[in-house]
Amino acid sequence: SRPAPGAVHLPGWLGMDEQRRLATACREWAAGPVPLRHTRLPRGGVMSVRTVCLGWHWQPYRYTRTADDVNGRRVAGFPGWLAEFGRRALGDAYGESEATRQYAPDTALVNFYDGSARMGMHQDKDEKSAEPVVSLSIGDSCVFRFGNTASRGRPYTDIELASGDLFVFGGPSRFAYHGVTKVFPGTGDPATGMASGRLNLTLRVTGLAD
Ligand code: MD3
Ligand code: FE
Repeated sequence: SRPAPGAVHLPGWLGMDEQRRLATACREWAAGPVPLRHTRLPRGGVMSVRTVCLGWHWQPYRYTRTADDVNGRRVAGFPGWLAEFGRRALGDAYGESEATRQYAPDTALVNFYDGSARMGMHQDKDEKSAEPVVSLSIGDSCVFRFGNTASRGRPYTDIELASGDLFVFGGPSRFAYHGVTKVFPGTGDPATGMASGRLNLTLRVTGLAD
């Protein structure tokens, strides 16, 4: 479906084998060099979601190569196969074009949600690029709240995201407010490799050059 201009939701886009491959890769990335952790916010808050980054390390509210807010180590590289995945996702969501073939994500944020994790309404604007964001979900279903570009409040649309779903946010949707209001524990198929909880990968273009 196309919930808004530039936003495309393709339910069940990932096959079971791809979900397993991604879940396995995420488990390895979660071990380090910069381990999965609850991100600390500059004003003292701590996110309920746990995150590990590839390519660039997101620390609110910038991207760096080293995780100065965790252990000072350089983040793991962004693998070429994941960039290829992103191009295929964009091509399937928007239709193949020169633009989708040239899509070159250079960072991924991998988020793990347990049954009580949430993500408050926010915009993703630390990237110095307006290129689309590709989102992939594995494991438990959640309620994804997709809002507007003006404020975190209404109007917004609540959309259920399930294991295997692809969501692409580009064009006028790229800087919309969004969040995750609820996770439904026990809704994921353990065959994905996620025994419990929800995994979300977002592929992005930072617009940064080394
Ligand atoms: C809409 N993650 O990591 S994915 C995030 O499910 C984030 O973990 C959520 O929001 C999650 O920043 C939502 C869907 C998503 C991701 C990026 C977007 C929606 C977006 C960027 C712009 C607009
Ligand atoms: Fe976001």
